[in-house]
Order: sequence, then C-alpha cells, then structure tokens
Amino acid sequence: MRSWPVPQVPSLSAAGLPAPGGRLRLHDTGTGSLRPTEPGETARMYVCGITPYDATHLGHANTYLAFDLVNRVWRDLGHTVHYVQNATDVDDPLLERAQQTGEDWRELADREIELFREDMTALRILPPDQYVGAVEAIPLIVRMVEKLRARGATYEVGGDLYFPVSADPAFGEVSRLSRAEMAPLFAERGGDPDRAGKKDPLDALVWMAQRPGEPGWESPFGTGRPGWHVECSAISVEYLGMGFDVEGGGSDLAFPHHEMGASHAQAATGESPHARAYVHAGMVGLDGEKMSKSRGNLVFVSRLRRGGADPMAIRLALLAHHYRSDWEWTGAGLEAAAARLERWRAAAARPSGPAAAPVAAAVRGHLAEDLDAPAALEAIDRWAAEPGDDTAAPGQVRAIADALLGVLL
Ligand code: 5CA
Ligand code: ZN
Repeated sequence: MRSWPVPQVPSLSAAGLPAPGGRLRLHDTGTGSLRPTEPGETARMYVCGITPYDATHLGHANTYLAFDLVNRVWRDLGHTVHYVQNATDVDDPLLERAQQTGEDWRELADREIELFREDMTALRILPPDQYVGAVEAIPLIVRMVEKLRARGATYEVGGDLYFPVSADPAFGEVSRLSRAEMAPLFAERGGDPDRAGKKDPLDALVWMAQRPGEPGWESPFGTGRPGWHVECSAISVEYLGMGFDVEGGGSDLAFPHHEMGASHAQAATGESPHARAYVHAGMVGLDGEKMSKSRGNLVFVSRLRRGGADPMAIRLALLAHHYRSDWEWTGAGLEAAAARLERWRAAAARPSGPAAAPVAAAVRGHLAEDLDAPAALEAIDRWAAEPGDDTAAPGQVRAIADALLGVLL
C-alpha cells in the first residue's frame, strides 16, 4: 500500500553540532530489562499497524510516536532505518464494525487508513518504508502457513488451521507470562481458548475457513482468511528477515500477539529470534479507562486538529509522558503543551540564545536512555528560559527539536 510523505529531517552535523556517540538503550519485554540496541549499518524495525476502523485515537498516536523516536535516534546515530508496518485490513473487529454499520468492509478500511496517513503526516511521524495491508500480504502469509504445515506445526479443527504452541520451545519468552497469566489475556485479546478440538487452549488460529457472508481467499488449505498473529509474523519476516532489531507496539500486544508471532516465525524458519528486542508502549486512557475502540472512549487526532489544535502541540502533549507509562489524556495536558510550544517558538525566534551543543548532548542523552522524552523536553525548556549571546543557537535548537523530537518550531 501507499505509505505517507516523508518529513524533512535536518542533519545536526550540517547544523554545526557535534556528532553523537553511544547507543540507544530500550526496555525489552523479552528480558524485562534495558538493553542496548546493536543494529548494523541498517537498523530494522517492525511496528504493528492499526486495525482500520476507528483511527487515529491518541493511544495509537502515542504508540507510533514512541517508535518514531526510535527511528530518529537511530538516524541521528548514523544508521539507515528499514521500517515496516502493517495494516490489519481484514480481521474480526473490522468485519464486525462493517456489519454493524452496513458499510463495505473494504471502504471502511480504505477510509480509515487514509485518515491515519493524514494524521501521521500532520504529526510528522516518519513513514514506514513498506506499509503492507493484510489483504495484499495474503500470498506471503499463505507461504508462511505452508512452511508451518510442512514442519508439522499446524493441525485442523473443523476446517480451520491452528498452530500448536508446543511447536516452539521458546513460546513464552517474549511476554514472560505464566500460563495462568496468559489464559485470560488470550481470551480477552481475540483468542478462542474454549474451542472444542484444540490440543491446547492457547493454540492460535493461523487460517480460518471462509464463514458465510465473510470474505475468503483461495489457498492450499481451502478458501479462507489469515489469523491475526501470522499476518505480522509473515510480513515482518518477508521484509526484514529474522533477527530484526525491534518489534514494537502497545503493551496490549506483548501477549498473545508478539508472543505468537515470534513462535510462528521461529517454528516456520527454524531460526531465532524473531526480533532482538520486543518494545512496548504504555496505554493512554481517558476518564480512568484504557482508550479503546471497543470501549468507545476515544479522542481522535483528526478531531483535535479540526478543533484548531496545532499538531506540534499534540505531539508535545504526548511527548510529555514517558512512552512506557500508562497515563490519561486531559485537555489541560494539551493546553500546557500549546503553551510550551509557544515558549519554544518565541525562544527559537530570538536573535541569540545560550549555546546549543549542551542542549543537543542532553536531548540525545535522555532519548538514548529508553526514550526519556519528558527529560529531553525539559532540557529545551531550560534553554528557552535563559538569555545568551550565541547567534547560531536558535537555529541549532530548531534543528534539534525537529530532528530528534519531530517538533517543527
Ligand atoms: N492491527 C493490530 C496490530 S497488528 C492492532 O492492535 N491494531 S489497533 O488499531 O488495535 O492498535 C494499533 C496500535 O495502537 C497497537 O500497537 C496498539 O497496542 C496501540 N494502541 C491501541 N490502543 C492504545 C491505547 N489506548 N494506548 C496506547 N496504544 C494503544
Ligand atoms: Zn501486529
């Protein structure tokens, strides 16, 4: 599918600032610890995309922004970034929504994906190099299911194909949850633990035979559609190969989605790991509950934009929270971000200010330590509050805010 336009990312060395050093450390769910990312010349990242039926709420925006920081920090460190994202443009919740409203599911998906592209562009989120829909990926998903089948890692229940979690000895190593913890999450997040005929309640659907009134695609295992986890597993392995640097998403994807995706990929290829780090953003809530389509308590980026909010203020309101924390969106947070943006813009428009090199060092240092954006914002606050006589500094701080934080002043 079409991705979205690439915003300009200024080079900080071209702006006269020193080169960065060090590595980006990120919290890896798979080990439960902060670990340095160690990409080669090209850093490889897969981030799970939206299921396009209620885009783009601030929880989505927060998650894509977190991985946008990863992208920007790696680029600043001199890496080329190969970034892949999917869009789950056929799945149960999308079909259910289309059924409820009487809209064609394809039209619903197309419209929501287009809105998502517009919101991502407005928020200056760097686009993926490959933006891949589940429907267009069906041939490669079928190839992955065939590989699983050839290795004896599928079985049939009533015409549907399941993946036995026993096929991957490393199952459980992404989320590090006990089976007792996995069971309720599996049921809550799209799984079917109680289906009769399954060998293990946690086994995941990889191919679902066509149901009446639902779309289906031909395959060697009958006409049907892919399961959810195998979609991301197949797309990521196809475009990035095994052992890519970061797989990302919100914390609700650690289990079962990233756990199952890793097991599918590992069982299908015989290689491991699927990703070298599994990185998860916190959940954004509203009025005491996680913001989610199913709860209907959504604040949309597009609605804020239409209401006159500056997308850079929305970006700053999100960046004011550490990406791994769970927090609640408030109107006051957006107002504070708009005031901060105004202060920064006024300071960056001065003829001179304090030297920018220490600001670059502080912003880089904070982001390199598990993306501490709130601390990075405070470093720019301090610069903006101080007088100084360095005439190059305002332009350089504009470049820092733009390149590393994606905030255009
Ligand atoms: N299509 C799948 C991934 S393959 C999916 O989870 N789609 S989604 O539209 O439900 O979510 C898209 C991304 O936004 C996921 O990474 C999800 O973890 C994240 N997300 C959803 N709700 C929130 C929230 N309230 N706060 C933060 N992130 C959220
Ligand atoms: Zn996914």
